[in-house]
Amino acid sequence: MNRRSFLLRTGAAAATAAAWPAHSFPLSAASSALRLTERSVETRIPLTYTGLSFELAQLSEPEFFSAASTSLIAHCRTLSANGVLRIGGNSSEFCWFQADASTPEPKLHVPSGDLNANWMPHRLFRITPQAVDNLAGFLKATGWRIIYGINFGNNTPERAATEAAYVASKLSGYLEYFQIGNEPDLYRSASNGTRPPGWDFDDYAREWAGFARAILAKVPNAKFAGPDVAGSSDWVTRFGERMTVELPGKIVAVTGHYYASGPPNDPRVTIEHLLRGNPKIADDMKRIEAITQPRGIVYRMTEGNSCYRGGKPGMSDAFASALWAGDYMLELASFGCSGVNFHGGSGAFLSASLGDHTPGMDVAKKPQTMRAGYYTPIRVEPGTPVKAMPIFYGMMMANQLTGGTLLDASLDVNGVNATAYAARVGKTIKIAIFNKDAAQPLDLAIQSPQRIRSASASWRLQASALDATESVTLAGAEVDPQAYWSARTTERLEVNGSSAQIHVPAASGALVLLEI
Ligand code: BDP
Repeated sequence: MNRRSFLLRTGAAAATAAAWPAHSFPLSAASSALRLTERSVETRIPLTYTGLSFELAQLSEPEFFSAASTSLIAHCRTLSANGVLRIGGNSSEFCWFQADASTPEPKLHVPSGDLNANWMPHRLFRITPQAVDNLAGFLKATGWRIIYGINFGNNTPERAATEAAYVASKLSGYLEYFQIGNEPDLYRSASNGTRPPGWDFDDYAREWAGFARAILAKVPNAKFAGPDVAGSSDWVTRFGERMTVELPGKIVAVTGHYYASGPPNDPRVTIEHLLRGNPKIADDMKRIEAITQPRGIVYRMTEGNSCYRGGKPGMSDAFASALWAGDYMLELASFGCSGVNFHGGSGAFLSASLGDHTPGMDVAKKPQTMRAGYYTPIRVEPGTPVKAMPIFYGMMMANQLTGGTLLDASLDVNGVNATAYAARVGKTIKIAIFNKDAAQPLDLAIQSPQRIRSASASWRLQASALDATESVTLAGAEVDPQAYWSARTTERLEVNGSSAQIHVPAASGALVLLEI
């Protein structure tokens, strides 16, 4: 079912039985235990960890990312003070940069065969210099950085270099790196059709290096990441190994995508399945880390979400996605990932990115105004107010641990479907707990590596049900229409020496702050 689940997940905090020091709380039979210890290798979660991903085609509406987009800007700032915007997606392969009035429109590539079986856009999107200028204003106002994806599927090295040169000149202070192409490991499949069936990694690497060299000829200090694959961790490691040799000093990251499930019209795609986790993520991340570490580069999950092909209404736009996203972000962090970008944006561009298919709409239980993009963290539909969606709250919670140094979090879950992660930020240990179990509460004894000195508090991540699409709260507060949020209910925890006790109801999360 998971055509792209190359990085699949597992309960990060593995269920292990721990030996508890005498001063910890006595555990009742139903209790679970979380033991925090120092990691042997220091792992920091970068401040730039939290990110959003949008279709590059959004730039065909130059006002979308501009200083005038005040509500979207406010939501980005509430999500993270140091976020990263990634633009790319299927639509990037159909975008063209009109450097000036004399730039001709490229020929539209229409794959042969049944167009209905093709899931790529069937039209071109024009990006003007104005859109890039406006994007600079947007980035300045948000304080965010950008990963800029250039068309590789249907483009020439010359056009790519012209676009990159303009982008570099206008966005230099904000640019993390360029990517070239979106999910090239799918190009040869019938649903994509950007390249012929026999086309493989070696063809890709050769063509990709040609584009990168053309860009470097115009932008000598350009930095790159890739391969931005849909599902092949093999392409990730091969890209990292090969391109760091071919283009020394120019590759700063390797990248890929992860959709936890899909498509929305597959009846096996359910909240229960989503929250069960996926045991493959650890293996893939370890394999990737083995090639990034020695080369001094990082891994970033540049696109993904709960369900590919536009998300599933009633799951991707519901509270379950908040618990999934917070857990998923921190699980990846625990494996040394440098950041995660959740895909979203306006439904019109997301359905265009899928060849105007709308499988989510077809399975919606209630009438939907959106055509696609049920997974978007920020709803940005014309004519409706910008809104923080349930998944946004899970991301906000995970974002609290950014800038921190990870601790090992060993969780004895006692049969409850739960995970926990911890990071030290200054003198505070921040612990994120996700009880993804629909029925069982979690009674947790937390064992800190140091004595807990003062004020221990917790914020709740809550909603009325896993499939609730409204009234999600973090610390008792919703993100208001102006994107303002501040903690309303902070609970004191029972503390004893280096232990603290917390009850986490079924289907809820908690962020515990321990002052040490
Ligand atoms: C990815 C594409 C993106 C799509 C998304 C989806 O990069 O453009 O919108 O999947 O399937 O493959 O929802």
